[in-house]
Amino acid sequence: MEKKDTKKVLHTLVIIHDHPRVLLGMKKRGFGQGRWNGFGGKLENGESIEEAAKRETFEEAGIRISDMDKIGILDFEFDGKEEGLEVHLFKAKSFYGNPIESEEMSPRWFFMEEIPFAMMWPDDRYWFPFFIRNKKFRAKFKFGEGDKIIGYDLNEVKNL
Ligand code: 8WW
Repeated sequence: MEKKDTKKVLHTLVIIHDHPRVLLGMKKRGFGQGRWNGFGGKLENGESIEEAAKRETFEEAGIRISDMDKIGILDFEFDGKEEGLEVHLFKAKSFYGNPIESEEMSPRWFFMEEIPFAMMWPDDRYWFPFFIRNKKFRAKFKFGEGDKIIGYDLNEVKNL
């Protein structure tokens, strides 16, 4: 049987890196609720990917990004679901403001060696080493029942 091509909905994800700590938010509602993650979401009409990434980070954590780099593109498929996600991941090292809680997220700084992988999406522990070491990557993860990873592919790339 032919594998059906799943539509991918573009999303952004931003992780603030202020060495030796990263800023994550506990998602308070919606998709990914109860997990620590970066800040992000869907694009609004007319927005570029970078604009959306910065807007979401300000809305969800009160942080203004001055400069960021795209570090990864993540493709997510969910078994039995029509739609997947294409998530553009950014690392922001230059920003201003202090994190504030929003309706969406409860932000907190984590030391690198204390990243709460057990309370994050299960794919994150695969690509976080690339993120930390500034290695650009492309990844694809397929999820089955209970958000279990049933297949993946992860490669370092020169350009995104
Ligand atoms: N780290 N999905 C993008 C998003 C999507 C929907 C609403 C933000 C995952 C991570 N993030 C996401 S979704 C992030 C707001 C994941 C599957 N594994 N890992």
